[in-house]
Amino acid sequence: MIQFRQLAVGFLLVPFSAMAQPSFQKLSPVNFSKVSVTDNFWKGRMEAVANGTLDACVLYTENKTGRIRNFEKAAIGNGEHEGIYYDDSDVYKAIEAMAYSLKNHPDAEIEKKADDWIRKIAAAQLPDGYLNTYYQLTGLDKRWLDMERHEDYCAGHLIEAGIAYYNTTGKRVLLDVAIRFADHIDSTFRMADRPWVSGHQEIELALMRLYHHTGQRRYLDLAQWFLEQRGRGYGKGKIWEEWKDPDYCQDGIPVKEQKEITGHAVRAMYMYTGAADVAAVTRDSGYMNAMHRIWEDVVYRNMYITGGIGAQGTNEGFGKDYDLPNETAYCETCASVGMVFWNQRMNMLTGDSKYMDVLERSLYNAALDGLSLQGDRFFYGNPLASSGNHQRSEWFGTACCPSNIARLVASLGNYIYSSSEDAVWVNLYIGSEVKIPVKKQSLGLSMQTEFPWKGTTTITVTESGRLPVSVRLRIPGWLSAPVPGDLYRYEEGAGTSSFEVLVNGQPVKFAEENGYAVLVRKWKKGDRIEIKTPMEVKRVISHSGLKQNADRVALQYGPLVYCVEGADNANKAMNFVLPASSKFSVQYEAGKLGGINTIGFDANVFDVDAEGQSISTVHKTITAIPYFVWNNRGKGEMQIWLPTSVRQLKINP
Ligand code: FUB
Ligand code: ZN
Repeated sequence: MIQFRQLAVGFLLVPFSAMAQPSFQKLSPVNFSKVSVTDNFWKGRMEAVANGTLDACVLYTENKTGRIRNFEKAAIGNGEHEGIYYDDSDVYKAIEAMAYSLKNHPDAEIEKKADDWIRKIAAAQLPDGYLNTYYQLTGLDKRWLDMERHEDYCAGHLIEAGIAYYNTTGKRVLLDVAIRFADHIDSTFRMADRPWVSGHQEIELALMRLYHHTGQRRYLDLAQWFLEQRGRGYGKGKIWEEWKDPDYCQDGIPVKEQKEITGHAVRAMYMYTGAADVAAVTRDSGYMNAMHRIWEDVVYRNMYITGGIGAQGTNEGFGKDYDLPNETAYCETCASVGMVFWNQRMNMLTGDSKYMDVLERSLYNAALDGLSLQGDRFFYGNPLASSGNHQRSEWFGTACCPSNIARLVASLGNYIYSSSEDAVWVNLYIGSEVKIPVKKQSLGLSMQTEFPWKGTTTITVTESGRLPVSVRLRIPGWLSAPVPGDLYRYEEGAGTSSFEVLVNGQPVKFAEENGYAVLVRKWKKGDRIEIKTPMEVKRVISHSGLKQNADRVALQYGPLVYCVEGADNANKAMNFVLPASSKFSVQYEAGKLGGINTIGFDANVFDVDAEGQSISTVHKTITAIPYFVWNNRGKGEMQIWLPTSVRQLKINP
């Protein structure tokens, strides 16, 4: 049967199969809207977003800043622009987060708010499709001149929001606004042969979404065109003329020739995500080869143990290889969100679990750290140590992070499962229910787990067909090594933990492929797959090039990185030395920080008097907590990399 799909523009009916390109990607993600997340751990985070983060976004977008007023003024063509030139993007990202959240947490008030904003956005769009409140209120004669000024970045977020809101509500006002803007950009640049280098990539991945949504080749071509513009000396504006730093936005050389990660971390992550999306359709090995090289440079030489990236504040991005300071680590929340995006795409293209290992690490540590337990406070940068001067904020002048973490958490279901021609892939162990079409039948799964606190997961088959289907279970890389590559490794003697699978109570042997256990069967309703991913505290040490972590050890439990925070340890987190022989006790504490496993260990604690003079030593039990929950009890000391030698002690009186 030929499937027809309504095109967004012109309302033509065109067979979708005739328009879409054959895909190169091995796996397709199972969309979050098909996955119902039942997980104890993640439900709490998703509720925090639905109840805390979205309210913060509304308060700051509409009441405490002029973001919505800018659209109102642009609609009447009169008034002073308030805020920064990229602020429109925060409105779009908030609507996108609302759309994902509404799918799981219907909320009439939030939907009404989104509809109201969308009406104002639509009213502000110019007849030629252009939409940017900054230039509409400060002078349209200057539009499309400085390539750093985020006009296309804002358009990208508009497109993502338009698709998300349409998918959840079936309302297409915002999507149509986005399509008109995309068409304006296409005719102004690609069709007119006018060069344009995006100064903040984002539009590429958004156009690929639009391509998949509409089936219109034009958007794929435009996404590819944007990527191909880079590295050819076309850049104009602040980055190129004032800063003289095209590497900042990965424009030093053409994307396919790039070998090293450079510049701004969020720009890089969004760009490689877009390049992976293009490569998945065009089968362009040039992009794939470049991304393999860049990925290794990021993960093997430039990634924190938390999965955070972008060590430097000066460029909000990458610095020198192996230079990863802890207390001043920038690690922007948005960059970790970008790591999740890019690693998912790499996993889809290759079917290799190492990308999911990195995704899981960035998600559970560096990204989640950006969000307070209540969902109403945010970290922009996510340091790995603090002398007590870091604190999540209610909002930021540049407010990209709150809505970014909100849209990620609200769409978490996107990352759990994927499918291929004859297989269902389980990527993350997160309690959920799903039905996945495979081999023209449907496989229903119900996953139950206490991950990340316990390493046993049960998947029950809730629906099956007659044909055998392969279920591929990710074997977490952290069972044998903390991360891919040799930037971090478990201390000798830590051993590796085995991955075991039982089907209906019987241990099964399985083939392993690219880090997945492959189970092929004719599944029956009621079949139970038990997965054992033993979790224990492991001591992690760093590559010797990483000077900041010399004589230090980090504690890892499953994918979770732990830290010591003053709040659990008489307000001190830097006054002890972790003995080589430390024994760890793991305890689930339901009443602490939303319910967490704490790690206790004995250590020599050093005390100084108020003048910082006499030192005394006592043997005490130290409590460590998962990094992502620190700073939910006010400011205080914290560190991830624990000293194993007195040389590293830095005791604050
Ligand atoms: O420029 C838009 C966003 O603001 C970037 O992605 C963030 O790094 C922040 O600079
Ligand atoms: Zn950000």
